[in-house]
Amino acid sequence: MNLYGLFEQRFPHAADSSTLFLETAAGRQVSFGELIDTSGRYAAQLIALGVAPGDRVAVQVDKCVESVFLYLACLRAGAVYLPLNSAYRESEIDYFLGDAEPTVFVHASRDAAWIDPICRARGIAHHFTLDTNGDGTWPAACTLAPMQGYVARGDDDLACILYTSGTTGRSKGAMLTHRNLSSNALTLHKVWGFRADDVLLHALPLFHVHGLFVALNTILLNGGKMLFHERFDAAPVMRDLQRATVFMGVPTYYTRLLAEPSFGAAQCAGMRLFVSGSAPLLPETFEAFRERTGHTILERYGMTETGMITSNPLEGERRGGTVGFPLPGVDVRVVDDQLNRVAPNQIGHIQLKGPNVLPGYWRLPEKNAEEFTADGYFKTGDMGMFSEDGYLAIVGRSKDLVISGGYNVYPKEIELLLDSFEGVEESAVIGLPHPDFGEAVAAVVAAKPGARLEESAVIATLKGSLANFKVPKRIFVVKELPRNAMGKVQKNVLRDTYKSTFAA
Ligand code: MLC
Ligand code: AMP
Repeated sequence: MNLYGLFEQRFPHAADSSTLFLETAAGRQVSFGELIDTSGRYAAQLIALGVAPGDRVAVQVDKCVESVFLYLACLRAGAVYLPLNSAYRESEIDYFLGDAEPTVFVHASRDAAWIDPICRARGIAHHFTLDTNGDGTWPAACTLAPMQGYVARGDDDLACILYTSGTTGRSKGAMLTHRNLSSNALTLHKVWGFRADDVLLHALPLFHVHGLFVALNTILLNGGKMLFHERFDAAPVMRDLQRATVFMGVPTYYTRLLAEPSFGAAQCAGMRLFVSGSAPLLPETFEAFRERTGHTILERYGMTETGMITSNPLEGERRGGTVGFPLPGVDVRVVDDQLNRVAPNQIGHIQLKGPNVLPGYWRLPEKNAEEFTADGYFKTGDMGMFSEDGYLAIVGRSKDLVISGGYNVYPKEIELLLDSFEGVEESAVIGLPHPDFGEAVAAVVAAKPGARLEESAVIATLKGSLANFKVPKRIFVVKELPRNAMGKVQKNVLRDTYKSTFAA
């Protein structure tokens, strides 16, 4: 069924529509009545604009209450919701709009000067603005009576497309169905033991899996309630943890909390669950958090294409350095290059099957063939091993990927751009240990003979065309890149040479 229909079944009864859904850090209170009414008005407007089931609605806005309404409105109208990181710049947005061909695009008003020409060139029929204070041409346009209910959708119909970068440098749209999202949300809701009196402190961005599907979908299934922060900021998070029971974050959130001398058990007295994911949680963070607060972080593992795959248990041992057990209904295997399952404690490729796995990539049939095995398992690109007693540990990646503060950066995309710069012979982009972001992006650039490359100038140029989190924090200019006997650039040598660059 339509995912919204599933949420609606869990909303407080119509007579209780004044029940609180969320409260913002600034104290704004939003009831279920407002959620149902405003998402209904937004859905009516989408349909009036001609958005038909399956049409894409692209959204690049800062996190705000209205962006939650817009997500639900897309589900209600049967549209495909396409959230975009608010850090994406001109060339990135141009690519996404050209590839996804949305009927409607909603963006922040501050970006209108560069977005309007792209929309004209791409023939986007309708584009509107929406800002964090809830103003914009989108809310102003939604004057129709609210839609009642929702458009019927089947389990295999698309609900969302989320772009994920690739090892070739080109982003792919992961198509996610109503079944993918509902099955994963129902599973997480159950295995993490959500209770009627839970209060989720939500500080994650809303344009990626973690904030949107793991955090928001599970609390929607729970019938509220959320303390809704527009971004992660340690001080207000520490304040509101005292009124919350569940918190979800990337490892950087936990290291930033631990960096606050006043953070400790007192703020966490009412908490029942801390969840971490999207990037490896260092054993020292896991231990330091337990020592400081008395709480054991529950680490889980997931991907854009699959939602959540494994989780440490709610009851029983949460083992640091592992991502726990396969979720119910998800078949996870660790295999060698010939697809034979390997024994416990042996490293192999992590692959999975389940109702959570995407049906394929948007308009890229050849990628579907590459990313799935002949027997239908999705290849994660992560390397791991099971312990004797079934805990999965992620030990590396077969894909060339850097995860910085929970955001994925594919080196190829940046290398292609750097290689196009005048004076650059070739480049290698790597991830280096970073005390705040876990890994930080750095580039090693070989200059053409006689060329002079300035680090600050290269960074400034990159900032013009890439989201800030992808821009290397350091650029090292060298005469030539180290190569092995096969002529392949030795990134491991570079990672070793520069490993202390960001040491605390
Ligand atoms: C911001 N910057 C980053 C960055 N975030 N650089 C590298 N990596 C990041 N993650 C840039 C800023 O633009 C700025 O650049 C500079 O770094 C300092 O910014 P800041 O003020 O310290 O950053 P802040 O706004 O506090 O953001 C940091 C953060 C944020 C960790 C709070 O990145 C964040 O919320 N990350 C969560 C990502 C997430 O939700 N991932 C889930 C993906 S889903 P300059 O140049 O202006 O100084 C997924 C699947 C799964 O992976 O399993 O969940
Ligand atoms: P994304 O493509 O943004 O969805 O990122 C998915 C990738 O994040 C996975 O393939 C893993 O490499 C990584 N990831 C997610 N959760 C964890 C975790 N708990 N530990 C280590 N890596 C993780």
